[in-house]
Amino acid sequence: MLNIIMCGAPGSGKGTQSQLMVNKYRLAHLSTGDLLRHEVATGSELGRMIESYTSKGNLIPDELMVSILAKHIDSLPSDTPGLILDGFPRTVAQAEALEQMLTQRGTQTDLLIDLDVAHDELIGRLLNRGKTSGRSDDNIDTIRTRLQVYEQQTRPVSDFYKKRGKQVLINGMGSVDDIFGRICACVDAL
Ligand code: B4P
Repeated sequence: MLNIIMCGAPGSGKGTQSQLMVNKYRLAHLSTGDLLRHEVATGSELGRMIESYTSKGNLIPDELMVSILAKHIDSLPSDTPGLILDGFPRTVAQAEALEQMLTQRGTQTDLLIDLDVAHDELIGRLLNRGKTSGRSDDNIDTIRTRLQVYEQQTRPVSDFYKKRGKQVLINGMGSVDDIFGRICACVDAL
């Protein structure tokens, strides 16, 4: 299996680039943001609980996030060639849980791609997306919180994989196609 984590600040293009990777490498796409938004859209009690965190720009608790993700990994067909983990793990505790989950399945993370984008560009992209997304978290106050949460809780995830020799920092500025070309060069070299 080829297992790749897409990491980066909110608005860094994880979702955009993950979709291109799925099309090219035929990997299963697991976007925790999409999974959570789907649950919120059902109007369930779990969805209301999730939205109480996401609408304020906070991460949902690790235990809950890990159990939601594990359920989805378990439901994948056994011949799945690999995974694109888009937005997961977002904390070191989630990274440790992920590695345990993958080890139990006889596999591991091959690479974490960390998309590096300037602060002002992140804010501009998210405000722009907010004009049409209808997302309760794409407003300036929530965006500021999300960027702080990213620095405090998610940046250490990139270091976790760097220490294991599995992290690559990619310049996430420029056109979507140029960034995708940089990513493919790293993936093809694996
Ligand atoms: P996510 O859905 O993962 O969203 P994101 O970080 O905001 O966006 P992403 O980086 O994917 O950016 P995109 O490609 O869309 O998370 C949402 C929330 O869910 C989190 O804040 C958290 O509360 C919760 N959550 C998710 N995972 C969790 C976890 N593991 N644990 C706990 N909580 C979790 O790009 C953004 C915009 O930029 C788009 O409009 C796009 O068109 C544009 N864009 C992309 N590339 C561009 C480029 N090169 N140039 C110009 N614009 C570009």
